[in-house]
Amino acid sequence: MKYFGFKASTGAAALVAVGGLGAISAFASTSHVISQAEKAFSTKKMEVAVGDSITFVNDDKVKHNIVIKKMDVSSGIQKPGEKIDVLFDKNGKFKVRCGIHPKMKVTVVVK
Ligand SMILES: [Cu+2]
Repeated sequence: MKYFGFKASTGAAALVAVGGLGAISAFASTSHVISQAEKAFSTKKMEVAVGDSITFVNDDKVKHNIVIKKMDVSSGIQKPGEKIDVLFDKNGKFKVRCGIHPKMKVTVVVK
């Protein structure tokens, strides 16, 4: 598991190592999974609760990345097999994109 320690300047986003969230979380949170394969996310839309995290798993043969402009998230290159865990700690609607493949999009609604 690679730790992506990029800036989350607004505080809206924080990246944590997979499995790390449960250990430090004081409240019940759920971990969701969205995979990337055939240059597409496995879903177009996902609803999660505030405090939940989503693990983006690159199940593809090509590199991807995770960009969420509203949360100042930009993962950099995500190689095949790599996982990126994103914590959603504020409510709202967030568009998740792949910066390499413009057609790859998934909307995350945090309630
Ligand atoms: Cu991509």
